[in-house]
Amino acid sequence: DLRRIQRALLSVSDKTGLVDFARFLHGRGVALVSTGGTRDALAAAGLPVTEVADLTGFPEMMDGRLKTLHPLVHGGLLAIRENPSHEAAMLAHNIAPIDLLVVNLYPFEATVARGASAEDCIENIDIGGPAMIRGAAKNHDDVAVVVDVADYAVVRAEMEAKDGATGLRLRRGLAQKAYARTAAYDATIANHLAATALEDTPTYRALGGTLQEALRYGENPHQRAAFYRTLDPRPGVGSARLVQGKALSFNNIGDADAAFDLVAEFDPAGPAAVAIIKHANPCGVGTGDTPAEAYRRALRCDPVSAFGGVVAVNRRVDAGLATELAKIFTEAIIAPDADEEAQAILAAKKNLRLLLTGGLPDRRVPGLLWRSVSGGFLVQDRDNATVDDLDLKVVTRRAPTAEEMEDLRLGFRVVKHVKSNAIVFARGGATVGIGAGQMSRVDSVRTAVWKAEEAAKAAGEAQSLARGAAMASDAFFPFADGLEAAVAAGITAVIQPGGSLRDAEVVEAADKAGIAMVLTGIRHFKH
Ligand code: 93A
Repeated sequence: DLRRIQRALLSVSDKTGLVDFARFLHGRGVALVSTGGTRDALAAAGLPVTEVADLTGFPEMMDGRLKTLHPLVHGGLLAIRENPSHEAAMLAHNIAPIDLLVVNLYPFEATVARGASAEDCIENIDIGGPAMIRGAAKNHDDVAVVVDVADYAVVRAEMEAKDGATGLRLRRGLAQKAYARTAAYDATIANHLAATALEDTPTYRALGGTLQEALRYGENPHQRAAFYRTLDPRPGVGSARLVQGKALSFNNIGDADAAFDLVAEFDPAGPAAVAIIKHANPCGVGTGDTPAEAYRRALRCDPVSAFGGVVAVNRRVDAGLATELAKIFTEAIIAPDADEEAQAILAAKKNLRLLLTGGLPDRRVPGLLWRSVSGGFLVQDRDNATVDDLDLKVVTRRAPTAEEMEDLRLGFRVVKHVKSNAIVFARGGATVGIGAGQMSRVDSVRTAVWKAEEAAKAAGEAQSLARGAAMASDAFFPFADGLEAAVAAGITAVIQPGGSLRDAEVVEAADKAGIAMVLTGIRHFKH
């Protein structure tokens, strides 16, 4: 199985160790053939070398895209020695065998890594190199192939030990390494194109986005996806630091954004606030003296849905909150900061992603939201209305108590972040029932009522958590039915925009039930 090396083709981008190795080969009587740059390096070192262009009779052309793609090269690599028909073909076409191929590829990876232009990256996709490598590796019964500078010494030692020849065992090992190299090279190119295919969509560029990362997939595994960063200076998921955990998914990013936007409604100078988000909707929001207390209250609202949720907090994560968070499976946490003790506790949860933003976004800073529709996209202002800035009008005979007023405000803060039709029940500084995304308002009320009952059961309470709670509605009640369903469940105060043709009927129903109602004049649809 010994094959004596008499002729070598060298074509390398990384010229490290090239001259030494070539000098050794020359000393062993090996004839050298090379492509342009490699040839120049060898000739400069005083080594005799034939240029591939002289061998093939074709100059290198098309910016070097065509150098070695020629039968006189590939025939020399692929021909089976001592095979009569291959020998006949070599004789007929003047093909001389190549016994050793030394190639390292255009530096595609390094070109991408240094942020080169798209054209530059494409030009650094090596075609001729991998073609030769794969051909020589296929023919490893007769040909040795070197793709790694580190193997110059290995081949040299083998040739020294075996009188200028290589053994099959070495050639087979080199062939295996060669295919691993070309496979990895192509995989890198494929990944790069997967990312840039989205990057180059003119719509994204027009929106001022720059690619942050290609995502494994979109909302579903069959959808491609990427994450773009814009110049929006607000602290948020786009600029957050991923301190631990695996890469974020498309849905994680959306949920983390929704969660952080929600807690930004709560001034960090006030109580701690925690939101738990599932499928872009809150399944619980709580406030408290400590983040841990706020979290326990948020969790109580819907402990079943909270499993696998995304949690946001409006302040630094401390050890107390981290301990609570470590108790159930959570996908991600987003917060302005986390202290060292908290980080150490969360580090035990390997898959849990911790995102730190460095601050809370100012909910009053204007910004744009956009959404694609077929044939275009819609742009609108971010909904920056906040209950703190609104003139609340009491329209019932009974005015809300101070306690009810707190819960009404909390409910209206949260309902802004619930998909329409949205109903939020709040009591004692936390949500206790949320009805999201229903096509009729009365169905959202029914959902909130049912959720408040379920939450009471889970908490071991005899009465529904809706008893004595305040209700927030993202838009007016078109009929009295939604209000009546809430009253039947024990709601004692309501906050809603008003503006329905039947406002009078709704207020009358509230008065009849002895509950308090305030109007905001502002609607919070969210779709
Ligand atoms: O552009 S190519 O894909 N076309 C070719 O025919 C070809 N043959 C070898 N690139 C090609 N190569 C590559 O050129 C080698 O893989 C090596 O990386 C590089 C060496 O070029 P030079 O010797 O001119 O520096």
